[in-house]
Amino acid sequence: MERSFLMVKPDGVQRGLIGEIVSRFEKKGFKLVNAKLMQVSRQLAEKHYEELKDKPFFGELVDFITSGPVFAMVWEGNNVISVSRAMMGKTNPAEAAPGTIRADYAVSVGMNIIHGSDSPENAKREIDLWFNGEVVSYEKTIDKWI
Ligand code: RTP
Ligand code: MG
Repeated sequence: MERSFLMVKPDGVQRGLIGEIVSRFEKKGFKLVNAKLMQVSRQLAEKHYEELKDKPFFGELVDFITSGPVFAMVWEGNNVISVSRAMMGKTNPAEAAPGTIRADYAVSVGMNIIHGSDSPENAKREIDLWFNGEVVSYEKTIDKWI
């Protein structure tokens, strides 16, 4: 079963959107297999976004991700990586389709509420980085209906 690392960013936590975001993925039929509220160190933020280290906005991005607690999660389900990205909407909320998380709750590219892994390789890398690869395996009786 595919897994993805998703994270409510500091703006989403401050604006009280953890429950709303968890609820969307739960209702979709994905399974939450790990989660924690945490203050991110600069070292972890830089490692997480290392592919972007040469971008002009890298410093601001690290400042933002370390500016307050984030809610880090691992979700499991069929095609969860691509489907959760579709549910999040485009990186720039101004271009995100109505009904997506970023379209519904954000206006600026710098504060776009949520992160989601963009490939199986990055999902594994991020779950290892944020959760030491640990997930909680369990059965839900509703699974056979999803
Ligand atoms: P994320 O990694 O946070 O899920 O976002 P993403 O895949 O949609 O976008 P990515 O290219 O990985 O960029 C990571 C975050 O950097 C900020 N960004 N700012 N100022 C800019 O032009 C710019 N471009 C990207 C965004 O907050 C984006 O989520
Ligand atoms: Mg990304």
